[in-house]
Amino acid sequence: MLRIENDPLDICASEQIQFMGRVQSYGCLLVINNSWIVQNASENTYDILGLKAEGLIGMRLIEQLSPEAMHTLRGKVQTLSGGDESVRVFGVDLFNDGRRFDAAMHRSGLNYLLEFERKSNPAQRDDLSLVEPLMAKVRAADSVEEMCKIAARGLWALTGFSRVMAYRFEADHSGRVIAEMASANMDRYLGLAFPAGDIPPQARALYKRNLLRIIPDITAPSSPIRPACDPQGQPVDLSMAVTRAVSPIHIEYLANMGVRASMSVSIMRNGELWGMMACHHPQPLYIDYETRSAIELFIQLLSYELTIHEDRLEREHAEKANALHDRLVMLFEAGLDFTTGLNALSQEIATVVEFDGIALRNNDRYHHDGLAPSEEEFRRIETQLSAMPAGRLITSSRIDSLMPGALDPDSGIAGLMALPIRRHPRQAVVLFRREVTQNVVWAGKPAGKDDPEKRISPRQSFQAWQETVRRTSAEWSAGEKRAGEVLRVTLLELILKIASDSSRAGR
Ligand code: BLA
Repeated sequence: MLRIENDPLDICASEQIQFMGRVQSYGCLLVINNSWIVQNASENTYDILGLKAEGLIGMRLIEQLSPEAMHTLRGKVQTLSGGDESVRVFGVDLFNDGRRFDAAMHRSGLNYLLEFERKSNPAQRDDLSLVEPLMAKVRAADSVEEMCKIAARGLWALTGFSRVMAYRFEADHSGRVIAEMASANMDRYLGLAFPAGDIPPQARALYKRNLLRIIPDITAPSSPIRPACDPQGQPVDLSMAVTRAVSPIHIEYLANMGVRASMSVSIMRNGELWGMMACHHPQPLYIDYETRSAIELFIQLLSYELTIHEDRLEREHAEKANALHDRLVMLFEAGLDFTTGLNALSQEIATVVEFDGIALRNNDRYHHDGLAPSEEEFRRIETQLSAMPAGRLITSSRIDSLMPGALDPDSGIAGLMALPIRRHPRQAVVLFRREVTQNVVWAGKPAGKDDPEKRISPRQSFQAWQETVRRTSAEWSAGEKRAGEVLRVTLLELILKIASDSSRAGR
């Protein structure tokens, strides 16, 4: 066991997984230049293509492949315009001898990376035709969980993986299994949380660009690329490669989980990693590249439907916040003010933000409704708020950490959304949330939790481990923060109006 002084997560993050110079055994890789001369080859070309890697390096590929195959590959490569684009050819007869291969090709700097896999079951079934009926079911579902459950069941049936999970990221990059389909003999992970460190940032960055990855057998030896660097002296960049060998740290993780084969597909929303479908199998399991491509397309369509669904929910929430603006303007015109109308105001705000109490000071008098701090506690909160930026919303689900000492330990209040509405004197409407004792059930005790000996190796056990989190409220959602911002601007507007009305009246 390696003990280290630094934060283990930094060490994980510094592993350059795209430059490890090896491919997995299920495929081989060639680096060719513009003239189709082989610059580098993975050592396993013989296993896949029947051609020794040493014999290939320096050769023009045209001398090895059938003219028809060359024509097909060249035609495809010519369509590449750069970026992270790649092209695929399925079932190509490379040597005109009846053996079929699937190929993936993409550009990397001045070179092209070509990868080949043996086609195991040519034309066995039309996987693409399975995508449309699955999508029809996804579209008919009316919650994120249900959509993901349909996707998990679909992948389970299509691939034979014995556990398929939909894993969703939280804002802190930890994640939770929100849907699962598993065979009878498998452990279940539904509802469990996994710490952010399980998928370090460089892996997450890669998974935004390259959407599907498979490890058919974690015990199969990987194969080095020879020579390790390209003619420009750079190590071969495998970021976009399909057959890239996997970080040994992650292999250990899967072994600890009792997983022999793994596949995961990124679920994207607006260019960000929203989550992933994660598939496990206790025995080796290879999924043909053509099937993987159909799965990748399916998950892209799923991502699109999830995005539409969540965008719609957010739009509806935003519309409610706008409607609240209009109602508040009317109420204030009808004579509502912050102090006499606090209860009415509180009911209005509750249509867009959930909270348990509201408080503010007006003309040096403390007003509150529902679960709210004592006047003295509120003064301490105000003091701390006055040291924070005045022009924007301040939210926290742990007042204790944001404003140490502001609340008495047994106040029962843990969350706050402060809407600063006046600078001189400082004034804010503050919403409060009660403390909820959260039981976060992690899949195994995350490294670093009560653990003085930080380890960089993946944890040994994935048995559910319950952490009780205290002094914390429910999180303020992104939609609630946006609604809070609309509300802050509305209140600001109303205050200015009241001020100008009263100065006019006083003239
Ligand atoms: C990669 N970690 C991954 C991947 C997943 C997970 C899905 C992508 C590779 C794959 O498809 O198998 C994690 N798998 C999960 C999670 C679930 C799951 C959360 O099924 C939940 C359902 N891992 C550690 C530690 C480190 C680490 C401590 O536990 C770092 C020291 C690293 N994980 C790590 C690395 C990769 C990874 C480096 C990238 C592997 C690669 O693509 O080379």
